[in-house]
Amino acid sequence: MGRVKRVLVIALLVLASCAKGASSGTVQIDGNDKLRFVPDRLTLTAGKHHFAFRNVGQLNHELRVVGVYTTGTIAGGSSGSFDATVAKGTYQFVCRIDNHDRSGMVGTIVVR
Ligand SMILES: [Cu+2]
Repeated sequence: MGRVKRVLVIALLVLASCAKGASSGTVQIDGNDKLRFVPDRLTLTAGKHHFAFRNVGQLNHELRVVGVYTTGTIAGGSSGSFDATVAKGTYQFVCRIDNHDRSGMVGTIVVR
């Protein structure tokens, strides 16, 4: 997928997330200074979800669902969230701040 197309897809996803509609629920994911997500594996139904990220550590972290959206940098003790509509498939989520993903700060979302 080209860069322009990818940006368009993300823009559409974010637009979709602003539209009113029933949410499929909140997906709560914590990130900690052991560079782990809790939980690190989730199964969701396709549709709109509210992704709520809580940084329970002191370092900066993010919740980035690859190809979907990111909370951006979330300081220790803070939270961030976004709404996104996800289609069936398997998605990685990572924290790329200071390459935390390379130390294992990764997870998997399976959308059915
Ligand atoms: Cu991190």
